[in-house]
Amino acid sequence: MLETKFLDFTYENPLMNASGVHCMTVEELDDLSASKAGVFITKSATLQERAGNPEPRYADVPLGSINSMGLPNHGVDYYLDYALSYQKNHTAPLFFSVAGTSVEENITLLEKVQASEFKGITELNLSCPNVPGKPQVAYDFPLTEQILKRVFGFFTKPLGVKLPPYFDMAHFDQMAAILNQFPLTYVNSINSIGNGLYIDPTRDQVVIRPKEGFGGIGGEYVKPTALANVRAFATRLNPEIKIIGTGGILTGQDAYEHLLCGATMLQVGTQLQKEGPAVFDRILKELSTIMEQKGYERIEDFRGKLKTI
Ligand code: IRO
Repeated sequence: MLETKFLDFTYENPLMNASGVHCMTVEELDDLSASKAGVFITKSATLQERAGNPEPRYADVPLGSINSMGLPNHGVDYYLDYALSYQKNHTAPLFFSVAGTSVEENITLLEKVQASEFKGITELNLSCPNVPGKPQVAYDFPLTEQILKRVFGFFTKPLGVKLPPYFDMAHFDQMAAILNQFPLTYVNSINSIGNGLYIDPTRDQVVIRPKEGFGGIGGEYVKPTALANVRAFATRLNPEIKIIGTGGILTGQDAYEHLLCGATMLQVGTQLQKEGPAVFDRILKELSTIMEQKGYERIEDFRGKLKTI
């Protein structure tokens, strides 16, 4: 009942990890492959391996998480090797995330993917909030448009973009108008809400070391913002551009709400970090129960059908 068509492939269900969570190493990626998730995505890769920011750089907090990982990853070749060997034994197209720390690095990363045998779907992360001195690209609208123009000058494989959250109706309009110019496969909303601050009340102290405690917020805190972004883009983008809903998915009800807003695939970040890959099985069971109670047989019966007053 949860089958989800995305591009030309039908996944068993819409659930995935959010890039960054449980996908840094081959071992973690294999865990996801063995889990009930419909498919999974690799950690955002840079050209060279990166150590990332000093620890502690991630903290579970009562209603979610705060992180300033700083793009630690094993480098694009490590993940490309994994993806190429994965696709030899699996038919489901894998998702592959890249996040250069400059325009040129993004272009080089995508040239590498383009030149490779990779047959899956590439996600260009334009929203990392945690590399000191590097603003989130997709808050700069002319730069985003410029990058996508260059990318689509040579990149012919399926491509999506990971966006930061927007908070203003004018920004939804402006970003959608930019994205609609390009043959994107999808947009993924949202990345963590950048540069929040969590204080440990017993110590009067921040909980992560980088950037004096500032970091991206995920989990329950972000669901209303995530739903707003999914809905805003679902109602503004060309229907060929699908939406991946990410942010605040802890339960089947959260997954259901993202689908109601128009998401096609769903990514779980903070709750995967807290609960491990068993989270997928639980959320899928909860989502199926909700659908049975409401009399829906397929996700298509309610996707995007949010009612207004
Ligand atoms: O700090 C990170 O590695 C990180 C990335 I690239 C991102 O896109 N989102 C996030 O919350 N952390």
